[in-house]
Amino acid sequence: MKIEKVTLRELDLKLKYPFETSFGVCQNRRILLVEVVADGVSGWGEVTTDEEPFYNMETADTAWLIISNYIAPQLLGAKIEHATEFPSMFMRVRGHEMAKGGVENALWDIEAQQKGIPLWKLVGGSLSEIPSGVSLGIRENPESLIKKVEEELNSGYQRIKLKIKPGKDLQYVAAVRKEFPSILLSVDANSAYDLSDAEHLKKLDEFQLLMMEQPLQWDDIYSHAKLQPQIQTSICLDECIHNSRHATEAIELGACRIINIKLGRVGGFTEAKNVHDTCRSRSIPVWCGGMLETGIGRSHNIAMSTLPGFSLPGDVSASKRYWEEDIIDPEVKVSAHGTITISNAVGRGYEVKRDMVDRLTKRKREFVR
Ligand code: OSB
Ligand code: MG
Repeated sequence: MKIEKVTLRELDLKLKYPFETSFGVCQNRRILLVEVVADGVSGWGEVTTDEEPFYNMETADTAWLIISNYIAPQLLGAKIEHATEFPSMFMRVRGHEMAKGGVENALWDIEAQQKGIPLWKLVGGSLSEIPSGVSLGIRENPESLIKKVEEELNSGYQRIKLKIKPGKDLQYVAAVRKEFPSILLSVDANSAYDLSDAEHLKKLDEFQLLMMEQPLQWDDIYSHAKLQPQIQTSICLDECIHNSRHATEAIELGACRIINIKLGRVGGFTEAKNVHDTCRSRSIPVWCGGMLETGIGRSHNIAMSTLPGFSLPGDVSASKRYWEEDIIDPEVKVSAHGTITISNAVGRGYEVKRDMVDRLTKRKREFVR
């Protein structure tokens, strides 16, 4: 493929409900979309940055800058055979995985269309439906959380993940576990604790959680390796893992027993597949994390989740849980038994609603040679 054009768009999109994590409350999303045109074929990617550098180092603004100054100019005019060549082309740009991932994934979309196959097939997936779970934000009280859990279970979701932080943890988890004794339940602390909280975190053991996601500092694999032997609950790393080397390090140190793979956090499909392969060869289950994506990022998450190592339900849920109206057609739907059916259509399998995207676009920059 010869890259002819890169278009960067920023959209304002309001979540249906505010989403609270240990690092803050989010409702108004700034969505960065990347459209790449090669040989007349258009591919889409989503940059999954947060508005602020509180989940990781990147933001919508840093990604805009990196793509504008370093990625789009070098990509224009390039002749690429496979999207997998992208990471080595941009190896000298350190970090900024989400910025890179948004662009790389658009190339995968183009490659799948040029080959006339579904994206999930190009990625190497095989599942025909994937299990779906939900991530629930922190609530004002345990009663309202229980109500929300019940609602999601009634919709069919197979796994419930609760966001926790100091002061909003044991009581909430205990209440949910008491009400629903046998559901698949996990928690995500988004780095809200440190190793001196080990005794406290150990108290979560009695709730038979599927996992405890990223309890300690965002960049600290070593401390998780110190924590894991002190608790029974399996640790799952999210923020710490940016590439397959990190995954190897974490697994060999015994820092976790499960890994959450996010396409943005690891820089796109190529590295996500590497992380998946690393985990699979060591029998570490993986699952697909979410970053409150629109349908474009969601469609990429769905394709990735068809890889065989994705044996646990991911945070990939229905469009209508996030948006009044999604920017893709059809929207992502979840069946009554909590699964997403994989489309056999060529490419991502979901059309971009261009009129809606144009209407929501707040800034746009086109790169043409
Ligand atoms: O840690 O998984 C996380 C959302 C924003 C930032 C970090 C995380 C999350 C979620 C939401 O848990 C997952 C989703 O529903 O997209
Ligand atoms: Mg997480």
